[in-house]
Amino acid sequence: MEYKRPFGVRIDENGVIPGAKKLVRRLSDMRGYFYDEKAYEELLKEDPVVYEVYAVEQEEKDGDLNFATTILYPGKVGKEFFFTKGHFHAKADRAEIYYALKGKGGMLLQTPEGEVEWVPMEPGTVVYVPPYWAHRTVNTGDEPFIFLAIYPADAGHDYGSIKEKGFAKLVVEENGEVKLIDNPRWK
Ligand code: S6P
Ligand code: ZN
Repeated sequence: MEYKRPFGVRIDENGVIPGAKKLVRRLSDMRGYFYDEKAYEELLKEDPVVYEVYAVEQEEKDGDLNFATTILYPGKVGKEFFFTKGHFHAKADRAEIYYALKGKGGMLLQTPEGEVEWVPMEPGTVVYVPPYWAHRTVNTGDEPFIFLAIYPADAGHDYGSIKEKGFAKLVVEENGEVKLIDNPRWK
């Protein structure tokens, strides 16, 4: 038996995992995701980075684990806070754990039937993402929101249905407060 070797890595104060695979999502990578299309086109002139992911991934094998940090930058499109695309797992019954490291935000979760939950997150918060729930993180603060995710190596990502339908709720700022409102485009 050829054993894999154990290792430890230190996540730096900016959420970077040294040696990890880096992925950058700019606003231009998120066309169609935000509700306010006019505000989207306006902000697109700057095309800010919305989030970065540093992932340490194994072969897609049953029993193994991946982990990744996400640095979700502060910002809004219209009144909607910056968020990650959000996904179901390709193997939909695969669960996940998030651990918040820095900043302020929360997670929107949704069943295939469109039932939504909101879990606020601050440094130290652990979120359990049960099997079958789509998940998206939202930065509701004014500094980078940084968290670690740990997920089965064979979970995969299914972005299609969220890209098409979105979440049934939008996370917005109204009168200086964080609010969840119905997504008028949700069917
Ligand atoms: C992977 C895990 C996270 C996200 C990351 C970006 O299962 O949930 O590492 O990939 O937060 O979000 P998204 O929705 O663009 O993959
Ligand atoms: Zn996931």
